[in-house]
Amino acid sequence: MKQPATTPSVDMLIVGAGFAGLYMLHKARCMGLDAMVIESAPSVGGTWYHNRYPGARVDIQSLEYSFSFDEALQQEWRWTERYAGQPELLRYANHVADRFGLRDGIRFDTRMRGAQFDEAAGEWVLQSECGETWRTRFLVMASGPLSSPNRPDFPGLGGFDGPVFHTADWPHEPVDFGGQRVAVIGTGSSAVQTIPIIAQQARELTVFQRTAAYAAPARNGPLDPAFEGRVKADYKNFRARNRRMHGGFGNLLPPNPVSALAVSAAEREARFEERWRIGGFAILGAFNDLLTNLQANALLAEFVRGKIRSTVHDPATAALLSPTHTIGCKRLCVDSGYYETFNLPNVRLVDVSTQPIERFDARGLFIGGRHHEFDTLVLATGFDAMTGTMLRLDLRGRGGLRIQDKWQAGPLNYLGLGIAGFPNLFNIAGPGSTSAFTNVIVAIEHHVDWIADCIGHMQAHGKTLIEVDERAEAGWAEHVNAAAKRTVFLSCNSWYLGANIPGKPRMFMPLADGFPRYADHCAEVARKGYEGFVLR
Ligand code: NA7
Repeated sequence: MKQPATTPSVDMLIVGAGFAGLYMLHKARCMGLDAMVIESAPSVGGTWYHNRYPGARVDIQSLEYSFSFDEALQQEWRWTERYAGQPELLRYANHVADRFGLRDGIRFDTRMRGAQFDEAAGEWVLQSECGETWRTRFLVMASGPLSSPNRPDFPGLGGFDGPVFHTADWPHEPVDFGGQRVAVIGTGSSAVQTIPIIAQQARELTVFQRTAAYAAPARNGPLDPAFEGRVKADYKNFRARNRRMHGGFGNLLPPNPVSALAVSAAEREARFEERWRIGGFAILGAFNDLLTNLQANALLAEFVRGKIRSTVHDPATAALLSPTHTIGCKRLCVDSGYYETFNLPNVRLVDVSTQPIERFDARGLFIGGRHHEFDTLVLATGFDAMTGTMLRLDLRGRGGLRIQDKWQAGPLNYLGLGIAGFPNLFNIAGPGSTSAFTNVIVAIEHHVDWIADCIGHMQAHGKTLIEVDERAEAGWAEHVNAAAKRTVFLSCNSWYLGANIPGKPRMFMPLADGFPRYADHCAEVARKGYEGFVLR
């Protein structure tokens, strides 16, 4: 195809058409900016476009995990279930795109290859994988914290004869597991959601587990119209109250402001039971120190292990399914019948914690010299989280600084929003922000609004360039680290730490400070004229 004579230029280029990219595009247009989105997929939805494995479902209630920026939108959209499934979430993303007329601003099937900062022009020059080029003043990475699937480099996997699926890159046509011998590798959130459904279809299911998962029951079901009515009658304030909650959700059931260590065993059990019956993340708020005090945490961990023992009939399987690490240190899974699945006669659990998967052959895999045979493989092995997508790009800032060099020891940033040496680049819900620790839609709306206000401030003051000050960046790294140290999150090998990817630098990436404190901090920075940033 003939290239245009001049490189097209926009005010803002947004990478990704998930919830972050959609709202950023809408907001930028409302400000009168000439903005466009590039998206590698053929349609909108991001996470909910790609993670379409059977059982994929949000783990925060849909009335909370949804946009609040438009009153008419939040009133008119009707969720059918307490926790929406992937198809409904994808319909919602499509509805948002149509309702706000966003599709004509999105270039689908267009994958970013890289972008370089042109210092003379004060612009980013971005290339797609197909060689198209755009110039933009502002580059917004809305590419998601969990968007690069982790495909472990198992020896011989390429020689396996059967189909191989990854939960984060699931085919669009239904996969029929009927009559199949299926293997699932991984027991994180995705596996916990899909295993009960695959088990119903497969002739045999073998689950390869490296670390046992803590899962709390979702108690999913049809959304109660009376409850929906109550929330919607006061939706604006309901959302505002959620923004003052640590995780950006759950204002109807605030954490119990009492230490788990300050009550009797009977009282503790009663509070745990109460929250277990409610379901989801509620249990983590049964006391106020479950995620900050290892002793308190151990009491909840034992409570959940008790639930596993009373659910799983075979004691050896129950023992293998019982996690020994800190609960909540890896994200708590929210399940529908996960532990019960291991009572089925066609389901088998194989421990790979001490003896890892050695290699594949055409018909299965070997562990400790023993062959396990199956027809179909499901990799539920998660993501190269928070940095994986950015580090695959040819992204170069001032003086040709490569993002791979900048982030060699971990993802340095300021407020999660900017990176020193990468002017006019904003990152949504990335490392250094509360991101994955928050109801991520609350995190996204906050970031988009902050970026829009920041650009508005620049316009009002005749500035065209904003850049993070290196000292502020260093201070923020300490802040993020200090916040993690006040919690139990450093006590296990999670993707928050980069520990799931061999060779990845270990740095605690999300901010564990709670959304309200973080949002207040960002507001304070703005109020002080974007302290910690240099504006020109
Ligand atoms: P997760 O939570 O990262 O889970 C991935 C699982 O895959 C986990 O059990 C891993 O064990 C396992 N894994 C990864 N690599 C291997 C190898 N090489 N061998 C055996 N097992 C392996 O990803 P999910 O997709 O389930 O969920 C990600 C987030 O999405 C979740 O936190 C929610 O926020 C939504 P490990 O625990 O590392 O020992």
